[in-house]
Amino acid sequence: MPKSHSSKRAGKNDRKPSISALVRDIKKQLLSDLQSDPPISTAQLKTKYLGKQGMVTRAMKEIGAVAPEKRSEAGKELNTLKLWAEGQMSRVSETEKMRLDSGIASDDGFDVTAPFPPNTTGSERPGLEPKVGTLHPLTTVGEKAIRIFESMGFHLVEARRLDDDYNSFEALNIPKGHPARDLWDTFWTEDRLIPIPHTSAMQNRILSSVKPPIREIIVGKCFRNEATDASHEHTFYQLEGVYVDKNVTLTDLIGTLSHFMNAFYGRDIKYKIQPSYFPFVEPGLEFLIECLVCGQRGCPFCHYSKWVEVIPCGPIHPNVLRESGLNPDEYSGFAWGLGFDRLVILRNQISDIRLLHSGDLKFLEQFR
Ligand code: FA5
Repeated sequence: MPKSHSSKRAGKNDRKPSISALVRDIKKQLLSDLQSDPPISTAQLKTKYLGKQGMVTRAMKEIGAVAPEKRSEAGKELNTLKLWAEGQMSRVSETEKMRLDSGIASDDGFDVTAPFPPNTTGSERPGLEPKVGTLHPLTTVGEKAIRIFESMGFHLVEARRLDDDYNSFEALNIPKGHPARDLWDTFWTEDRLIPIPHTSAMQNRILSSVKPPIREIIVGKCFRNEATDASHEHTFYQLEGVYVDKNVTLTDLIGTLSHFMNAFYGRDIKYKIQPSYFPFVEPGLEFLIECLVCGQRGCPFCHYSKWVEVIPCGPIHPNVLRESGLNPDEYSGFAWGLGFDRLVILRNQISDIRLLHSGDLKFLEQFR
């Protein structure tokens, strides 16, 4: 008799889903309810799952029908389910509260991706307004410089980020083993490409593809294997200029650069030229301007010389013209390579170039 009674009970229980299956179904159902559109209110969810006749509550009552040796495991599963369901409810109720606080009665227009709390209204809490970014000083200075050169008839080209040995050095009269290569010590990729160390890497491409008169400016991001300090970064920007025509003289170069400086700073800027060395120009020159940081009284930025070197330049070397297919007896020209970063520093009296690339908002917000 007991045998038949117990087998009858066992048969009845066999038809019931196991606790694990029950837990799985309830979870699935609750997850689907949480995503329902329009959303189901917390009150409704609580009744459906945690109320007296709720699905979780009823599942918990099933524990009595579980075999004693499995009861502890099943109990744990049910408790975990209850805690999880309660957690979901409080999350939903928090969202509902925020929605009500923000005055958005309907679900329409509630933007969960908004970058500020939904219960914030701009005029009441201006501190929590989404922050509007500004252009980086390198961008504003760059754009200003480009506009001035464009107004003089120059055409803008963007430099490559990666280039080869030929364009970066060989075509610029810097053969392999030339000591000047050390000046542009740089990084190499495994297939011998170079993140460009200077925008002069575009010179040969321009000289060999544009028919004179050539009036091009090249803007590019440059990379050097640099021990960084207050005036040297491993990554910085240059603006290169290339001008070629018949009968171009040094006076044209000086006139172009001094006009640029005056237009850029909005007044007549004192300048001077001194000799320098770059294998792709002859003679190599350096265009210096009065130190704007100290007003020519002498300061650490100008190394107490009262002058600042801003634009290396010079007439294009005949070998460079020849290499690009131009006859140096017929054409002459000049080139320069201006560092943007230095212009920004001079204009804003910034003490360390590394601040420009730091991404430090405290520093950048000064340029609003
Ligand atoms: C050159 O790169 C030459 N290609 C410039 C040139 C072009 C000369 C055409 C003649 C004719 P230089 O290495 O001096 O030269 O760099 C030019 C400018 O880039 C510098 O005056 C400076 O403003 C900027 N610059 C160079 N190295 C750095 C650095 N590590 N960090 C920040 N700015 C730099």
